[in-house]
Amino acid sequence: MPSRQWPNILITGTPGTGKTTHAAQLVEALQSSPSTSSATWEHVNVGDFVKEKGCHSGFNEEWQSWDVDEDKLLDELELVQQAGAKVIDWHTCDLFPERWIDLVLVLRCDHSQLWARLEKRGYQLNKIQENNEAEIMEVVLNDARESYAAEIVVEMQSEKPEDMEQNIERIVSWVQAWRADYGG
Ligand code: DAT
Repeated sequence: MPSRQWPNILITGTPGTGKTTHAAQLVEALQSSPSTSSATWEHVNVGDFVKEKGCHSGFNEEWQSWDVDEDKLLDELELVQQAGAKVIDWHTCDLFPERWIDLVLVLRCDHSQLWARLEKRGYQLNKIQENNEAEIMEVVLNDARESYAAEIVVEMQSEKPEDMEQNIERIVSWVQAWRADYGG
C-alpha cells in the first residue's frame, strides 16, 4: 500500500500519441472535480523537466533531442513524486521505480495518423520513421508490461477528441476509487 495520500499517474506512449494533451486535460479535470480537488495536481512534462533541471549531457543533433542523464533525472524526480498527485508525461516508462507509480496509461494511435501528427510537428524523417515503427511494434506497451504489475497498466486509444474525453472520465473515476481505497 503506498504511503502517499494521492496517486501518481504515468501517461506514456510513442511521441505524438497525445500524452501532453491528455496530461493537461487530466490535471484540469482532477483539479475541478469536487472529490479530487483538495489535492494540488501537477503535470510533470519530463521533457521540459530534463531541460529545466539540466538532466542531460547535451543536445543530440542527429535525433534532435536531449541525451538524458537518467541518474540525475531520477534524483530530481524522487523529490517531486513523493507527495503524490503527479501526472507524469514521458515517452518511455521503464526508467521509473515501480514504487513511484500507481497507474500507467499507454496511449495508442493508428500509425498513419501518428505519421501525420509527427510530420505536422516538423520532425525529421528518421525520427518519424523510428517512432512510427515503435508504435507498430508496441514498444512502449511491451516495456510498460515488463516494468509494472499487469493490473496497473492500461492501454488507451487516442485518435479522436471523444477518445480523450472518455479516457479522462475513466481516469478521474479511477483516482476517486484509489482515494477511497488508500487515501485515508
Ligand atoms: P505527445 O505528448 O504524446 O507527443 P501531444 O499531446 O503533443 O502528443 O499530441 C500530438 C498531436 O496530436 C497534437 O496536435 C494533439 C493531437 N492529438 C493527440 N491526441 C489526440 C486525440 N485523442 N484526438 C485528437 N487529436 C489528438
